[in-house]
Amino acid sequence: MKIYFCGSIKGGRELVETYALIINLLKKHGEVLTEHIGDSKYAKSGYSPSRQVFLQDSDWLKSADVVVAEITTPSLGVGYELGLAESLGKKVFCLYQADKKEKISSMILGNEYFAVFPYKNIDELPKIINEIISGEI
Ligand code: 6IA
Repeated sequence: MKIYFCGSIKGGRELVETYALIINLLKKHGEVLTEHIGDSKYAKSGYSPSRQVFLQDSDWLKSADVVVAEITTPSLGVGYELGLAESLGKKVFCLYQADKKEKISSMILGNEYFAVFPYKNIDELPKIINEIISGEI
């Protein structure tokens, strides 16, 4: 199973360790195409080869069986990927910190296409990921 994980880069890297945790959990179930999102060397500022990033990520998204996004940190790129995933008919699962709900765009929370999972603590993530993935296999 190919999994496309989305997480903020330019939107802010505060949750990079949570992204790494989610990616490690997802890797038990399939190939995570975007493992770099959990790499703390990927910084918010600095050079980004935008055209290559766009073309590569769009290709990966098209090839993915499932899309999982951590949406607590608002990110234009993640929002775009979610809209693209919907238009491609991909299964999409969104995770966010429950106490940050007011930061989450209504365009995501209000769209029933997306399966949305709030979590109070990162300890809940293994169970949520298992739930998501067991429905996919
Ligand atoms: O607007 P954002 O940068 O926060 O968007 C983040 C989302 O867009 C992620 O889910 C990624 O899939 C995608 N994305 C944005 N920038 C990159 C990127 N930059 N590499 C891969 N995916 C990206 C390269 C930066 C690196 C050379 C330091």
